[in-house]
Amino acid sequence: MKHAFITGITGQDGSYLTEFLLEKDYKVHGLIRRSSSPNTSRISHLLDDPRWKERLFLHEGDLGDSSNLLRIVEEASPDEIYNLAAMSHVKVSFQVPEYTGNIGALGTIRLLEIIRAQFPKARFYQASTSELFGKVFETPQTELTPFHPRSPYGVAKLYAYWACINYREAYDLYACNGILFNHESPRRGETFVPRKISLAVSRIKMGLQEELVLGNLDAKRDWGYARDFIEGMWLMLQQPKADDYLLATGKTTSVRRFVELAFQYIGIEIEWQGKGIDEVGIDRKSGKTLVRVSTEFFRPAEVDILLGNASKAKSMLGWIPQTSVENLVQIMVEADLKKCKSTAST
Ligand code: NAP
Ligand code: F7E
Repeated sequence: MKHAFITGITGQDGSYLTEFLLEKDYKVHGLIRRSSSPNTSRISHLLDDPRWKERLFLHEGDLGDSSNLLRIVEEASPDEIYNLAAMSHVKVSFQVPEYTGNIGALGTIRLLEIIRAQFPKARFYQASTSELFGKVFETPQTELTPFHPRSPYGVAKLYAYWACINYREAYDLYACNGILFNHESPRRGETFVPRKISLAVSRIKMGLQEELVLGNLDAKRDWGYARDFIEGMWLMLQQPKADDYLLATGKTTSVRRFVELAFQYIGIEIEWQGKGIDEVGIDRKSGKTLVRVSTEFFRPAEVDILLGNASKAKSMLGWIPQTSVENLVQIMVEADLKKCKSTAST
């Protein structure tokens, strides 16, 4: 039986990866932060499932604390380590740049040092990101496109990206970067734009909210479904040789279009009027304003467009994403509508 250690097990990706690995007969150890209120909502269904009692273990710790990490990795004795923990919100990283670097950049080195010294045979996955491309040099982006990060988050992830490659080259570790483009799900944090939209549209439908207020409507992202991306992470650690791979859908969509698709799902057609921060999205039938723009959600530096070419992952790993952005919108709005209905009835 293989043992996996996951940092960020309580996050969106950590929760799906845990499900995936348990189904594949792994013993899964997860790093969990001490919190004054419960932070296990995304994995509580797994913790409560008697099937996984002997195969799922949580260890209290923090990616900022080396001695504690060493003890936990020794306890887990992992064959595979998935480093998913990070302060992952790009806008927030401008407010907490030092912390973002401590966890995203130095946290990665802390783990790599433990692997180098104690577990050189363990395979390491680093959660790298399309934010590395930032102010893009070319579109679509590939593994060979130069980087130009645009936020403290992106800068921290750039350090971690090169740390991973450096430890592979210097110490022959099996360490891979997964350069993942935006991937979403009903488990996505509520302040990332796709989830913010799906939740607001559901709440507006239920009469629980009047308007959706957003930032840059023109930003474009290559949005995929988180469940599709998890298998790609795992496949990267099952190859004869460590390498870096980009995972993306190959289609880019604007925030504006995502909003239209989400409202369309509840039968509302959005008509855009005005320009810049005065732009509004109106319900074509009722004339009611449902979407507004606020500078509160703008970033000091923006990533305008991301679009990935995942040909290498397709040919080397056999990885092909299954979910279109239209299906993704449907999955997310349906889940949030269900959630809003059950909250309303309790
Ligand atoms: P997420 O939902 O924000 O989860 C982040 C996880 O990191 C949470 O479990 C969080 O714990 C944990 N964490 C944060 N700071 C920590 C610390 N100091 N010590 C230990 N754990 C800490 O992120 P995600 O969407 O699942 O993404 C997973 C990883 O992939 C992240 O590194 C992210 O930057 C990267 N990534 C994500 C995407 C995407 O589109 N989702 C794309 C590319 C790369 P709490 O639950 O206690 O907060
Ligand atoms: O923003 C624009 C915003 O916060 C997407 C993280 O998982 O993916 C994620 O980072 C775009 C940006 O994701 C709002 O300006 C407009 O252009 O959903 P987001 P992100 O910044 O792309 C990458 C790959 C990661 O690695 C990160 O960890 O949408 N936008 N209006 C808005 N964004 C937010 N959050 N809120 C708005 O109201």
